[in-house]
Amino acid sequence: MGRWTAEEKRLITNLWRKIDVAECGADALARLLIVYPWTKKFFLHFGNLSSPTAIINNPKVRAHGKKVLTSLGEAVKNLDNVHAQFSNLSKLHCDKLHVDPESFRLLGDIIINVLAAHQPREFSPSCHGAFRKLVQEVTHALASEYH
Ligand code: HNI
Repeated sequence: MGRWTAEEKRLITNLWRKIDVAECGADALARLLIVYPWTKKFFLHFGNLSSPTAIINNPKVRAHGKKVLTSLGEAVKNLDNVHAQFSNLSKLHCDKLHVDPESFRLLGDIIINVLAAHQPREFSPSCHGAFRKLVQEVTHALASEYH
């Protein structure tokens, strides 16, 4: 996918420094499960997902949300090497979890909305564009091992 400009890299790394990965990750995964309830089928082993409140307060949802956003943070550190970094995760989501790649786009959009909500002053249109490109790169990499 596209190469990064110095400005895009600066915008992404500057914003990422201000992101509370645990808080934003928990928020993003909870939103996915609340807004797109069919995604709960992948997380039935997480316990009580019976209501938005239960989802938001579910410790396994919070912990997993942090894990998901932490992996995005790894992409931030390796912007020129996102594909290689996500190939194992792609195999996991495809071969073991059978997650529909369309759901990656749903979670990607949610992540952008959560980052914007948590850092509204930092999320300029150019910052939004840079993160849109990053999320597209990550979701493309996650879908890359699908067959
Ligand atoms: Ni996803 C596990 C990252 C989208 C369902 N997922 C992971 C792990 C990471 C991760 C990291 C942990 C792997 C490990 O433990 O080795 N997932 C991501 C990222 C995205 C994503 C970066 C998209 C931006 N995952 C999704 C989506 C779904 C999903 C959209 C389902 C709708 N992921 C899972 C499930 C697991 C998982 C299920 C295993 C959870 C568990 O621990 O049982």
